[in-house]
Amino acid sequence: MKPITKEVYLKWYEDMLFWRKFEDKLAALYIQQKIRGFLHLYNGQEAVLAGALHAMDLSKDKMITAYRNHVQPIGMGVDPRRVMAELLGKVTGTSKGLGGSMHIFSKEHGFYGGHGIVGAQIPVGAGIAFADKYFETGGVTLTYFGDGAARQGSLHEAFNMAMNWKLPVVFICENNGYAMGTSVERTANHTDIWKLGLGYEMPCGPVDGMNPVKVAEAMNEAIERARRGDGPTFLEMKTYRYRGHSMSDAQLYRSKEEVEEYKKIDPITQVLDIIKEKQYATDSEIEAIDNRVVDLVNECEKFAEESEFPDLNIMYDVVYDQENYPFLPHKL
Ligand SMILES: Cc1ncc(C[n+]2csc(CCOP(=O)(O)OP(=O)(O)O)c2C)c(N)n1
Ligand SMILES: [Mg+2]
Repeated sequence: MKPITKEVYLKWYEDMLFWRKFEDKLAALYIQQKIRGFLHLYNGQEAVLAGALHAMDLSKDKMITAYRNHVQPIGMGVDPRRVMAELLGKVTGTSKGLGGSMHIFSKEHGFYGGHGIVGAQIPVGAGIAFADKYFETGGVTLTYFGDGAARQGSLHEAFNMAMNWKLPVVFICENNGYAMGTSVERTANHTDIWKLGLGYEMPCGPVDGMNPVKVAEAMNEAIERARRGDGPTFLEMKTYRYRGHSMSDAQLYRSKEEVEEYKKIDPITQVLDIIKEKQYATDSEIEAIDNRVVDLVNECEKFAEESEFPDLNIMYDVVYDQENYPFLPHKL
């Protein structure tokens, strides 16, 4: 694995802080009704992404996830201003403003969405891995889903085929304790989701998803296994989300004390503590990072606000394949 140097810790701190503040800004814009529809935020789960990115080869590896999908593409190199513009429905967005919160996508950056149907992306991720194997690209696909999605039948079909064909895929369950409001304890008679891999003889195990070092180590092993042709791995990341399932969640299913308990092992704080302990940065250097993060979030907001909404006719351009189906009424 690439060593976890001072630079890595500083990057983790800046990236995770940016993702957190980016999501906080989205929450504020949602309350102002500048973002409509659903909005699912990633606060608390950042280490799962930071650790994975450290282990990935971004020149060929890919990622696919569910609807909690704003910051992953940013981590993979998509311009955050375009992600924010997408959320505001602007034409400068990653899907020209037509996808919105649950559908961030950038094939160019290896980010395959953004899926609103719970569990639907699991076989799609296996399919992307199939293409990589078929075309011998050497790429590995990280396929993310939640603890709620782990109870879907699509998981079992995808696990079986991925093992049978030894596909270069890593399945990652982000167990944040709850589906919409249903705790893991209430969805099955066992709480060790990683054990679902055992039925397929898939290498599997639990990981401390609040610690980017632990995530990077587990992901590195899984990615290496997939890259050398030994097939999939299933990792259960034990993590937590601080905010509600979506913006309209009264959170009656958990106590404020529980949320505060998890904040004691906050991934950003853990990384900052190491930076301070090992004297990787002075107080003023940390302050400079904090300021940079706030400036970039503000820049994203300004870009998104100042961008135009798409022309209404754009919807006909993207729904139909005009070249192959010219008879469809794509221009009314
Ligand atoms: C097939 C399907 N069933 C139900 C829903 C409604 N729904 C949206 S999110 C969700 C909970 C999923 O929870 P989890 O997989 O743990 O992901 P998290 O939101 O915690 O990240 C449900 C039931 C849906 N979108 N699709
Ligand atoms: Mg969940």
